[in-house]
Amino acid sequence: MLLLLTLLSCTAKDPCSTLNCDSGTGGDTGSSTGGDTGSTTSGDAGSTTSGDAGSTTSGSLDGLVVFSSTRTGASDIYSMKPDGTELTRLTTSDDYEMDPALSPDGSRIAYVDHSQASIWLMDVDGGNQAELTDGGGSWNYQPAWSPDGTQIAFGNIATGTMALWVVNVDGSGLTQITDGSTYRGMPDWSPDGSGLLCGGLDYVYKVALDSTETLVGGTGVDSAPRWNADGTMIIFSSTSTGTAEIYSMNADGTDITQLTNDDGGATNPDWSPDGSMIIYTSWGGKNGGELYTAHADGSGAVDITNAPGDDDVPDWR
Ligand SMILES: [Ca+2]
Repeated sequence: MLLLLTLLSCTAKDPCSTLNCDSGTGGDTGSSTGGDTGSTTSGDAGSTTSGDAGSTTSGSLDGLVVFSSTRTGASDIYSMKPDGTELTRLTTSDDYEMDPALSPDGSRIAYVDHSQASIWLMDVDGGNQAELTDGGGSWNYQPAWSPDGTQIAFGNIATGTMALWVVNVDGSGLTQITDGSTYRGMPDWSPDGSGLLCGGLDYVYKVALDSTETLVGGTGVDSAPRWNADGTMIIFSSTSTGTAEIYSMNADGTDITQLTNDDGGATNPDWSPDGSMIIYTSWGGKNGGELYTAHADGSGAVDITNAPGDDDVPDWR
């Protein structure tokens, strides 16, 4: 049963990463954490963690990253600074915890307890873990906070196809947003609160309460879209070239730009709080999924996890 759930979750979460889960033989993605690490951990990424001596683009490594990792076996939630320091394990059970999302004020984390198939909340230090939605046989995944921190959107595959639901953070007001006739998953709430980005099996969509707008897609799998802080740009992964890579585009779907060129595939991107940096999962190395930070144009990529098992689904606030 657990294997079935795992496969379903992986497929629902990101079909392209499912493909790459099995590859494991890709080449080195080229970046390293070498170089001068004598600087302090705040401020300019180029002078702190990047081993690419030639990179001069600046970027901010402020904020906190939460992610899931299978480095100890079962998937657990971890937090760390965006330079890879101050790694903290937040969940320790034998259940599979995954899909962490930091609240807008950074005080709480919404996540999935895979064994319960439900959405949970905990404090950012791992305290006060409590179930928010009752899985009840219908599987809930991929929580995303509303910008005011009062609601959480998530994917639910009760009908067999991922649909978007919304619930208040006190557990009230459970509402289905999309009807489940077409895949709508991996939500991300717009900074102005007006709608939800979601990845489909084939397109990136923007979902309002009564309409859906297709932004990009048609070739390969387009998934895991995230707005930047001011809502002007969207980052997402796509297999349009055959391999999953990270792309950015304007919020209206124009000016699509490929940011990564990762032989093993790159998925599940997010922006730094100020939009100057990105984070994503790379599947091309020898350590399973690895989290990389890079400048917003994709340059200066740095592996910040360097741990066995799959480090995945980063959320950066
Ligand atoms: Ca790893």
